[in-house]
Amino acid sequence: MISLITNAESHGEAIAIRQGETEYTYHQLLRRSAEVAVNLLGSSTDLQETHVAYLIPGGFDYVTVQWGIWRAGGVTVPLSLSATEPELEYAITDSDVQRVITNAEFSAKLAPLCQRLGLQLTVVDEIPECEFNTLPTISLNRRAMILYTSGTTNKPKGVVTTHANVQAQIEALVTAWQWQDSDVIPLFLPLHHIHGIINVLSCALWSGATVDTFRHFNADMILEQVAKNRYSVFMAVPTIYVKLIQLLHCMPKEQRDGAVQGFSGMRLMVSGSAALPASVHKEWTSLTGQALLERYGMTEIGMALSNPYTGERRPGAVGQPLPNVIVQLKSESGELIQTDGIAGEIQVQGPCVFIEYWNKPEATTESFDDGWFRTGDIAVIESGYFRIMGRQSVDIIKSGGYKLSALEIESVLLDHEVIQQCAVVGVADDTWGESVAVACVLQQDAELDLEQLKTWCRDCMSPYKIPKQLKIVEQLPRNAMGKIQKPAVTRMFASDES
Ligand code: MLC
Ligand code: AMP
Repeated sequence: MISLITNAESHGEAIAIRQGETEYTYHQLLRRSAEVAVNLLGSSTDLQETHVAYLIPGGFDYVTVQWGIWRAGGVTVPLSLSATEPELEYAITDSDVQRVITNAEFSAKLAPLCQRLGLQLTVVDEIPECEFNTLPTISLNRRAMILYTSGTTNKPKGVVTTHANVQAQIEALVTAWQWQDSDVIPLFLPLHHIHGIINVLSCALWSGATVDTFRHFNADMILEQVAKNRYSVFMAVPTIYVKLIQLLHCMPKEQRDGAVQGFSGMRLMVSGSAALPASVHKEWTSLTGQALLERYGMTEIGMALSNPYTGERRPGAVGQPLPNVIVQLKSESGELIQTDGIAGEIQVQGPCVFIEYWNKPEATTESFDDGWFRTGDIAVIESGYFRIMGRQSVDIIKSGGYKLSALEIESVLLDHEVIQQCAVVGVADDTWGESVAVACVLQQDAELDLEQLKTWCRDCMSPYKIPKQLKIVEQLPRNAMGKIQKPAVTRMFASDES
């Protein structure tokens, strides 16, 4: 059985979701998600892992659709609110989605695509109230969710997790971070990635806590609630802490004092999805008195490493393995690293680890080394704490907490009529961690400026993938084998800054 659902039964009339001024109890979530399940089931008794995509902003409808799909025996494929039509089409077709759910607001965006793909589109607002009897029993080893994540290949891959995986990912955090039913947390992260789905939404609902949902990160609205001491737990990517620090510095003193005391009263503030610079960690502590708890995770494994809930939260480090997560470091030459200060790849085992990339058996096989999931991240251990050093691949960029594939962006840019060759790299950025930059070789006598490129990109890629810097070059730096040397491209942009 899905414990998230059975737990909700015991939370009954507690407030699960607050959306604007409206509050919804756990009972309401259970009732409405059952109605969604009945609607999806139609005349069948079990969706038998039918893939159902949904495009719905965070809030009551999001959860009832997610739970409804699970309760009917389906697999959830959450879609990104900021995805362009080609990106939506890719996720829907690559994951073999058989049905799509959205709300009234987004139905016009999805209807033509669903029609073209011959897919049934359900508008959640139109699902009628109904009576329901028994819903199928879902065993934990069944597939639950497919999340799209970028990697070292051109297009994103669908990461498939079972209900047992999802449960293990939630339980590790609920235990380690001592989630309580009295907790209240704001949710402003995108809900097609694990940070928002597992760490915030599912851990809170598992625990009987309350989630205040925001459509996206709206600093003013969130700070207003923080100042009212509404929240006990806060989770965000480093970019958000950087933006909050900038905002706090610019605020009138009275307003800043209100926000600061709201933050300082929280029992837990977490940062993750990208490296939290030690300077930001320290500045946050000096502003609010809170030592941010930094943790490390990945779509394929949930959270793996975490600074302790009680004990030293070390700036620049990601702590130790979470409960039931086994972590090892392996050197490039394949040796297990047992010594402090020696860098190796983080490899992970445990019930939290995904089962496959959808329809990509070779990629799945390649991502494991003798049963250990290869993260591609390099770390060292220093006095008992893991510290992330970087990534094996220069083609993976982390910007604002989003993982981007340089290769995917390059392949889209190469469709531009004047771009002959290009190299996309991530360049260090104080706010975004990394930001996307591209060096292009143009067709003879052609011209292109950054604004033109950005405008062109808007129809084909999500805003965070669009290059923020452009450099036109005569030729791209290559090695003896003719391969583009990305570190040299990165240096070209870095030298502009200095
Ligand atoms: C947006 N902008 C960027 C950008 N994204 N500029 C540079 N780099 C980027 N990545 C620009 C926009 O073009 C716009 O410019 C301006 O910033 C404001 O855009 P926005 O979309 O309104 O930004 P904002 O809402 O402030 O978004 C920032 C953010 C968002 C940090 C809230 O990026 C976010 O929600 N990130 C979280 C992603 C996440 O959840 N990742 C977890 C993946 S799971 P202009 O000129 O138009 O004003 C994972 C595993 C794990 O990683 O361990 O958790
Ligand atoms: P994603 O594939 O979107 O789930 O992103 C996972 C990647 O985010 C990891 O492989 C890391 O590269 C990065 N990441 C997550 N947390 C941290 C962290 N605390 N420090 C550095 N990198 C992180």
